[in-house]
Amino acid sequence: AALDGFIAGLPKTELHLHIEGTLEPELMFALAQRNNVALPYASVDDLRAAYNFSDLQSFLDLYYAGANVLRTEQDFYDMTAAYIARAQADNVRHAEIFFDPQTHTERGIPIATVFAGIAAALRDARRRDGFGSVMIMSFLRHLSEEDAFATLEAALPLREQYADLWLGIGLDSSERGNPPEKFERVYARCRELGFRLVAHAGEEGPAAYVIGALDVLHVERIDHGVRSEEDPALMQRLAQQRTPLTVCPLSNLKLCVVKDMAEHNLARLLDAGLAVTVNSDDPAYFGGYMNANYHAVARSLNLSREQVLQLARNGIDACFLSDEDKATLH
Ligand code: ES4
Ligand code: ZN
Repeated sequence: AALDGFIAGLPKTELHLHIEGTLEPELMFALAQRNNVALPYASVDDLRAAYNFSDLQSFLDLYYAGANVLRTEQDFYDMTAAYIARAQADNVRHAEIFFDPQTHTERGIPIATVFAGIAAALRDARRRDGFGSVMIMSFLRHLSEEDAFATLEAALPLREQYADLWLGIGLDSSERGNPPEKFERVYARCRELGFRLVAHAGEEGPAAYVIGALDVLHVERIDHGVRSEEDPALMQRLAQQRTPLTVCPLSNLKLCVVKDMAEHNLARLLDAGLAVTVNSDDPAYFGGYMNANYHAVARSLNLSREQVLQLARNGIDACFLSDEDKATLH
């Protein structure tokens, strides 16, 4: 409990956050009503009660269904603005935000609508409060590489217009059976284009997927990466290179990647010298924003004040800002 105040006071960065995963049930219902979209739930409580997941896929099914209420630029704006307000309450100063255009273009929403709504909210927060942000466009790995290429082609005409925000490319959705190698060519193209590269790996998938993300996709951060622990040589490499892992404790608990927070390997990863960061992933679905994620590991793993501080420092070091801008966050 003494650590809770320390955690709340720390300036933090958030590096693993799916904007569609910040859609709270209350806003989902409000947008459903605004857009005349039917939801298969009687109430907010009814919907929240359905957030009982057994694995990644059982969550993704609800996450994609929930995103169906997002129709207009204003919807994307409102969702992003609500996330920013919640992040600021946790003293998050800078957020690098995933968005999944394919979830929306598949439903006939123009990709320009998605970019415009998210970016407008991020720019308003930057102007108003100096809240820092980056957009990371993520490909859905259960879809084909051809589909990812088509998404990249559709987004590239928007690059100049969003050059202040859209810096990165990510890879998310169903991990097992969709290894990094499936996206080798599209990542090579994104690399030529000068994007910063990250990918989800080693959440449900094996350590080999982390190696694939590093060696085949050439990513600079690994999203999740907790299963890296199964490969001692990979652990040594991650420690030596200080490759950041964006770990999401409450996500891991809710998706049954760990069965108890006391069994989470975050402290062991940190002790092994890895650049571990703490993040909230899909906070509307997993029951907590940044400080709740810090509190959960601090309490369950008996972290010291120094360890908590190290996690927050790692988050600043691992972000996409220049060294000069990072220094203003420390
Ligand atoms: C995700 Cl936790 C997680 N893993 C993979 N893909 C995702 N998309 C949204 N949340
Ligand atoms: Zn994620």
